[in-house]
Amino acid sequence: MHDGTDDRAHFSFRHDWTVEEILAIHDLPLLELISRANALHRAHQDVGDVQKASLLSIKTGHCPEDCGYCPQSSHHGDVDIEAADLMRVDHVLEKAKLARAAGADRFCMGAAWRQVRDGAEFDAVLDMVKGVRALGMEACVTLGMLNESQAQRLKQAGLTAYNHNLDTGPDYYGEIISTRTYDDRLETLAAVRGAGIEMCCGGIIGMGESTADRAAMLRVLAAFDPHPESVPINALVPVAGTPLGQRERVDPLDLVRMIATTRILMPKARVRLSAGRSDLSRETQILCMVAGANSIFYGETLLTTPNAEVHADNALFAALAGLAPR
Ligand code: SAM
Ligand code: DTB
Ligand code: SF4
Repeated sequence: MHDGTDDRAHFSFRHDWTVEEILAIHDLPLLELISRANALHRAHQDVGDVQKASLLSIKTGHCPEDCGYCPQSSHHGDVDIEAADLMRVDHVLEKAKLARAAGADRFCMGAAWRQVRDGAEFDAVLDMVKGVRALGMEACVTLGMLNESQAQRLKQAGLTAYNHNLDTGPDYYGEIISTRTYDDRLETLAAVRGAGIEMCCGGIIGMGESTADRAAMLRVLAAFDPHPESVPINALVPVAGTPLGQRERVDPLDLVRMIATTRILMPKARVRLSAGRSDLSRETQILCMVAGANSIFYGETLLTTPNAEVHADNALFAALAGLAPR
């Protein structure tokens, strides 16, 4: 195991990367970058294990935060989404059962809250977590900011992981969000870790940030010891009516570079090819997997925007499988 005696493992599990070192990896000739990422992936993980996670928005819209990418913020008046109060526990568990039957083994629930508040709604979320775990699935929630006692209650309910993204590097963060700080994010992450819950933390590319901002975000992620267990890499889904609604979609090879760099810095993490998959070809997605991605969100919608189609994902997984003997 990784006791520090294996040079490669020692190299792989650093927490003190500099932005310059990360940029040097990110900017390598593409095939060299992908090869290095793939070698680390193979050395530390089963490359055949690509997790399907299912996402559900359990409370949608009217969020007081002003995240520039997000269709659920109440600051962006012209976005066309259907807001909804917290779903009933039994409805959520019905969705989880359907997701399990479709082949997902992780169920992620997102609420458009600035922060968790103690009370009936949080109690209902705890029941959702217990119910999902009772179905034999991993449970992940993303509910905004959280304090230590709330994190402990989630842990007691059986929560597998808490998703709370850094979104971008510290220097660019203020261009995207003004209603909470990077330090607020880090405090919630500390509460999650303190309660012994796995950390699901990543970000978004394609918001106008520089490559150095991307590297700076990875620097913060890789500085966690241990590394986050799960790192979602989202490509911005530009939504009309949000401040970033007119942005061009990122070059898919930028996504490949970001995933490969993430994999090299954090060889043991589950790197999730997250939002922005719907306009990637099957082959580009496979390239992302060769570069180290080992999870996708599976199902018709992400939280509010369309995801890759289920029949396309079934074709993707069919292509990944071995061929039957002839
Ligand atoms: N309100 C909670 C929070 O912000 O922590 C949880 C829900 S929030 C929608 C979860 C994550 O989705 C965000 O941190 C962001 O990284 C991602 N996200 C939201 N809108 C997106 C978009 N248009 N494109 C890509 N990722 C997006
Ligand atoms: C994450 O990093 N990506 C997911 C999940 N965590 C919660 C959410 C993507 C949301 C994309 C925009 C939407 O559908 O509203
Ligand atoms: Fe609210 Fe989360 Fe959207 Fe920000 S990303 S506006 S906190 S739902």
